[in-house]
Amino acid sequence: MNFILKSLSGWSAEEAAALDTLLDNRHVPLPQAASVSEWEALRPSLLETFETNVYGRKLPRPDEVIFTDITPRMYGAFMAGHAVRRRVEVKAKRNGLEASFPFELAIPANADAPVPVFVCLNFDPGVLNAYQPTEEIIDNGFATAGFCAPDVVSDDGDFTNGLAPLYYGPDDLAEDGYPKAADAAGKIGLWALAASLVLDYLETVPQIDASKAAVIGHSRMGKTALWAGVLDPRFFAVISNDSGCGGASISRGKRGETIGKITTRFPYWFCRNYQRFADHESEAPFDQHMLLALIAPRLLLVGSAERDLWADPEAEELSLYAASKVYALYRRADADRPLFHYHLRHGDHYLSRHDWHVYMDFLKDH
Ligand code: GTR
Repeated sequence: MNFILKSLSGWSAEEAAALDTLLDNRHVPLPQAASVSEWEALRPSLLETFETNVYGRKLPRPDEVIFTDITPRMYGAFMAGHAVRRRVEVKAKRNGLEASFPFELAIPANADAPVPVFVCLNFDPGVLNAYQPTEEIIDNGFATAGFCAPDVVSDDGDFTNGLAPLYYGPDDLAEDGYPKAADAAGKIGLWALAASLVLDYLETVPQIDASKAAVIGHSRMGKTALWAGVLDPRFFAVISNDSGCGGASISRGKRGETIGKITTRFPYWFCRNYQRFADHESEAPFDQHMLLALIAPRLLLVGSAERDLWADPEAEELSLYAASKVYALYRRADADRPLFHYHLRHGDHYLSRHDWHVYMDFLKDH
């Protein structure tokens, strides 16, 4: 059975007209740039808009970062000898404090040349988990490096654990436990920093081609992958799987989850300012297609699932369509190789093997 309903890197004139009508009806503000230089002049203020109003300020790098190979001896030959599995501890120091988190790598064992790599923002520890079919990824010639988000900092309103105290001391936290400053980074900002620290390490691994690193995440980690990709231009490709509200989906006219709903249940993923746009999407000086456009001209992949109405597949496609107007400014000589891709899969909210194969097939062409 073919699980992929749509797989595209462009829209027909008819589809584009229908999507333009939707953008108009929802009063989605489009970046006013007619050339790359005009767009690049706009870019810094747009980035600042997302820092101030959505995810919080980019966190400075720690003063010192130490990587230690902590691979248990039992890992030995992995995947019948096809891969090497490694566990690394990242120790970060700042303001006289330190915090650490582990991540795991799987690298093809016998590659002739350095391989591209996925930086996987995971919900579970280790290289074997439901959203990461590591054996297939290895067989397709990619390495993976993944951390478990709660190992970096807990997925809740507690800002006193993991990397958080390096950035927020007791005086920086309000009574509700969140950072006082309305533009201070929330959990997505802390996880995005961790993705960049993992990439620092990958740059030192001879078997890995870190110039071909794709950051990938599902759902809340898809939102994080987008933000990590925007903040760290070293990511060659950015992959959002079912990231929905506060991720790839346009907020104006969105079905399912809205800014009001997400900031009620998960305020701590974002900065406080984001709450101001609950039920006031139309007043926001941003919408999520602008976040996608900030990734241009790097590779951008957006995946949706048909029954994932909470994330709203239509709002995800519409957002990529709007961002594609910025990608179009960068049309290159090798324009036969598209810079972005959208797919819609049958089924529910999940990062499935089908999604992975769409992503891997696209990346293999670059
Ligand atoms: C949901 C949340 C979504 C999405 C999802 C997930 O409950 O409303 O925005 O992030 O969690 O991360 O699985």
